[in-house]
Amino acid sequence: MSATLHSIAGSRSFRVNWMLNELGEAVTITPYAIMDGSLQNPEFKAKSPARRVPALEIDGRVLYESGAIVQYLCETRDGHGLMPAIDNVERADWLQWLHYAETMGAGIQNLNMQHLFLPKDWMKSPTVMGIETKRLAIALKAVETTLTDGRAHLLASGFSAADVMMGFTLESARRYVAFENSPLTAAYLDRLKTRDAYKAAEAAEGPQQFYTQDFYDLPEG
Ligand SMILES: N[C@@H](CCC(=O)N[C@@H](CS)C(=O)NCC(=O)O)C(=O)O
Repeated sequence: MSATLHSIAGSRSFRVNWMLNELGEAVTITPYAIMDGSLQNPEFKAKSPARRVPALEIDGRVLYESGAIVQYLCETRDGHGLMPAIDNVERADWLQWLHYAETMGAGIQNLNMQHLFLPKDWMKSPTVMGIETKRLAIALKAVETTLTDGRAHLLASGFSAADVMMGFTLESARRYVAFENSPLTAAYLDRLKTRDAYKAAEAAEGPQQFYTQDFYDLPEG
């Protein structure tokens, strides 16, 4: 039976969608929208206690944390090369990138709230926007630094699930932090987006629902 991915286009569910495509595993997408209340419907609440996406029905259970799902897929599927073995020197780096994606994801989520979802200007805080943008820029430096040795992906050995977790994150981060001073990161993201599995995941979920602008500047003042 194929997996069912409860998803909002352009959300963290993209990581899972992309990952399943890298594995060549069939998935049916059940779409939701970010602001229409669909995440509150009782059937979905029973699958995702925090009422968030992704939630993935797979192997007779439901999982609802993107990094855990990506790791679970690596650990339960064979022959993919997307996770270094437990005794491989790169395993700790791989795990760190998997979770670092959520260090950045939390900041992006705060910026999304400020820039996209708070309906009135008086609700927004330019101070929070400024601090979160700066913190995101600082967190991004780790990617640029890692790529300075000429590697094409986060692990020197090649593409892995760490790139899936971080690739989606970078595609969101670039809305708030310009990559013009991070040329290696910009080229890395472009490279990831040429992957067949990335393009297949994009086509399957349709246009992202979050951003109406390519880039969001900080408010003046
Ligand atoms: N750490 C969780 C975060 C999940 C999450 O916050 N998803 C967002 C979309 S990217 C969501 O469903 N937001 C809806 C809401 O907060 O109401 C993960 O990585 O799966």
